[in-house]
Amino acid sequence: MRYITTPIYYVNDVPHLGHAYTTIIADTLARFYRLQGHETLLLTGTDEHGQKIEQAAKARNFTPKEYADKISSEFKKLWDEFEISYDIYARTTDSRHIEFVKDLFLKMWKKGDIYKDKYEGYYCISCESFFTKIQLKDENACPDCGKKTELLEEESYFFKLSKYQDAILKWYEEADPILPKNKKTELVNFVQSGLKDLSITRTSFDWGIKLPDEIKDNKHIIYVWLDALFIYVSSLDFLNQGKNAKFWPAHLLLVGKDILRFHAVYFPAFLMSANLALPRFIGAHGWWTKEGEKMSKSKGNVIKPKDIADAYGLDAFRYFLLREVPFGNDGDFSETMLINRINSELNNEFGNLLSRIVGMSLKYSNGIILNEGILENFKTEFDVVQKHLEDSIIFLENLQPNRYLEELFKALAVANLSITKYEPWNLIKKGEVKKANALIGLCANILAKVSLLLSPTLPKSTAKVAESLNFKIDTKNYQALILEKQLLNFKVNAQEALFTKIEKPLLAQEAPLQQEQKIKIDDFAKIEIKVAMVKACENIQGSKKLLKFQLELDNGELRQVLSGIAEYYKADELIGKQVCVITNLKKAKIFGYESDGMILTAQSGDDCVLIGPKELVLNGSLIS
Ligand code: ME8
Repeated sequence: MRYITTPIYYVNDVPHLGHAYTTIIADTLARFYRLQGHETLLLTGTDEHGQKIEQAAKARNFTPKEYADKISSEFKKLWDEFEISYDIYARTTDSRHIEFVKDLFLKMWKKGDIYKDKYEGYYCISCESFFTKIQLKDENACPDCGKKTELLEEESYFFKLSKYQDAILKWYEEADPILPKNKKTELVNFVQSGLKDLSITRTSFDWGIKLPDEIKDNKHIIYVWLDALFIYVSSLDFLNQGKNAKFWPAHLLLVGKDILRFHAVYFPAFLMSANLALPRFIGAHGWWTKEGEKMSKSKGNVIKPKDIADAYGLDAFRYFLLREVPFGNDGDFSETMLINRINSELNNEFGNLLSRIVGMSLKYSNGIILNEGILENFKTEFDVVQKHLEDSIIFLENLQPNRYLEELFKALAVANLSITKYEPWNLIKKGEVKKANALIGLCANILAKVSLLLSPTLPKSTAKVAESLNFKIDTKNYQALILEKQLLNFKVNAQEALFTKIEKPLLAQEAPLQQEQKIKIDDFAKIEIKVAMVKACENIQGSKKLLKFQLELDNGELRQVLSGIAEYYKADELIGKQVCVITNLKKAKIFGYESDGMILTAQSGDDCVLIGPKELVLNGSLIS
């Protein structure tokens, strides 16, 4: 039985490359386990409580639940478009989860692991994490994300984390649960340096799970991490011991390195307190950057996974993510590297091999490929290939997807090199027809075996190989072709190319980042900015981003202006508000509508906020 989870993503932001990375690795593993015949469950979902979400929702005039519904469905939609094979899409606002967390809190309380005190220290809203003064960077910045923390002084319930320090260290030692293994040292040092009891309730905002009624203290809500981590258990309908309850403990919790501490220190302690079993493995991967920088909306360098998949194909995107970076290392997204991998690996080594096999077999043997003579003529090649296949499985099981793929491409190289070396067309000319057919049989079997093992990563293109060679990608064939080393006969159908060579980058080039540049006052004077009142505002059908405004300027003049802020504001809530607008821009046509001006906004972190006068002023007032 294999239960595998992704983190549940915060709903303060839409999905980006990093989220897609974790989810695609998890999906690949789940597909691989299913192929092996394991009963498998994959969970993903969203993390919806806490101060960060409450603030994000307020800033956009949504209730937290409305906002959570909206972003959660965007995550789900993307995973559906990406054909992520999740079994459970979990949300922390589900009543089943809320009931579970309350029950859990009560159990830990009754056990004597929770006590009431006062919290005095710092809090990073972005990481939803507590810090002491000495842990902070300059100007009270969060040591993890660098954002400013806030000083908290509030009554709080505490969890006796310190009590579990030795047990956690023992678990690291005995179960060896952390992957990659080099991440363990960091954790051991952190735990050995002394665990302080952890504040696990907050009182200064509302958006979270209340304490269980039995505790009779309803101004507290449960700390978002204690809430969120237990989604992995609650979603199995564990409280009612539903049919999925048997999947706990999880085989693998997959996380980014940013949240390893929560999963590998706090979570095991909570689980021990609740008398629940600990997960078998926790795998922490590295961080993706764009040109060495953290991705953020304010820098304008966020990579949208959908854009890449739309431009290059889902399989190529999946392959690149898994192949490019050793699991655990950080990676920098480069479109050039993606293109190189498509051209030299997916197209040259994989796609072309299918074309060559199809072409030769249709030409020489009516599309019939028999497994006769393969072992007599090409035993060495066959053995080398089987070894690569076996190694690839071990690498994937050890969470080294790049090496698993490397091994499979080494196996493909054996086929491609054999064709170059033995030249079946010359063998036929020389009358060695049996050897030529055996060679084609060898290559077709290599391609079929590799495709079986590649299928978790490249579900679409391997399905095309299977269709073309007429065999099934399933557990039975995994058993027969990979484990029992059997050879198949094939009846080949023609198939269009699996991949095409990419000649030039396909992603729309983003404007280069503005360097710090000084302008003269006269340059600034050329820009006319005025205050305008929103008279009407509506969404534009077919666009998620655009709002269409009718703005009133001097003397009742009305202007139509489009602005890409629909993700941040509801149209009807803006009517009657004053905004700042550049009025002397050349007119533009956007989405078929004329736009005569530009509304100014501030990029505040990942948020986008409209700018307007502090007090009501005359419409059309000049800004200087
Ligand atoms: O932390 N590179 O949610 P989150 C690689 N709700 N992976 C990245 C990444 C990047 N640049 N950015 C994000 C939370 N990720 C909590 C989790 S679990 C009980 C609660 C991935 O939306 C990576 O997996 O901030 C990281 O751990 C996760 O997204 C954080 O997502």
